[in-house]
Amino acid sequence: MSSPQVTLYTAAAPNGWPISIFLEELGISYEAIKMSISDSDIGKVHNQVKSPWYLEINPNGRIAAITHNGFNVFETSAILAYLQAEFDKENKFGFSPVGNPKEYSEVLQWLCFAHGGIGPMQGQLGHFKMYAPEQIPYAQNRYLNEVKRLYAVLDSRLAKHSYLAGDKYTIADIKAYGWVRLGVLFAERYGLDPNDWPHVKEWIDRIESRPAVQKGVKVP
Ligand SMILES: N[C@@H](CCC(=O)N[C@@H](CS)C(=O)NCC(=O)O)C(=O)O
Repeated sequence: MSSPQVTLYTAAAPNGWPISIFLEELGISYEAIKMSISDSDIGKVHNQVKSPWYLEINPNGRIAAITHNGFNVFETSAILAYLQAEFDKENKFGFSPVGNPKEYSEVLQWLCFAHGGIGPMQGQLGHFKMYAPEQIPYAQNRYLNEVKRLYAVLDSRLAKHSYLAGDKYTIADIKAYGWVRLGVLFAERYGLDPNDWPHVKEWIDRIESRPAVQKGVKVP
């Protein structure tokens, strides 16, 4: 049996799903290593994201990361962009920066919006709603309002286009979907109402009808 082309370090989490989804979309062989992201496993569990061996692969000590031909990549969006450049030569999931610089820029804009906006804000909302040792209404409301605002931005974009960068499903959709999936699953606990974003709901349905997405969210 030939060895897998890519090793993926991941967990069942919004920063893991986009990578397994994209690897499934690309149809390349990969091995998924399940990592513990629990602080209580630090120093006890070998596959913990703060283990010395893993910090050599991802100095930020978080999932996701990949290794391909001995080359390590960390940060979800950097991984998606790397995989697209290496394995999507026909640009089925994006655009060439040389041939289509404007379309390429649109993908990058929405990728950055998801990576720098939705991910960190929704991550903080989850922390203050579900895990913080004390209930701090100011912090909960601040992140809830910001997440609602960001989802409204998504909704207004998706009212005009089938996908974030236009009419093509790209790595920007794959990245955003990871967090939006969690937003829907945990809507009640977050204090969100998915009915507030009808176009986002239609976009989710389009994305979830894809066999690669259905497979990817089950990894690890
Ligand atoms: N900006 C990073 C965020 C990665 C991240 O926060 N991953 C979380 C899981 S969704 C994690 O590994 N947390 C473990 C920890 O903070 O120790 C990326 O996009 O890859």
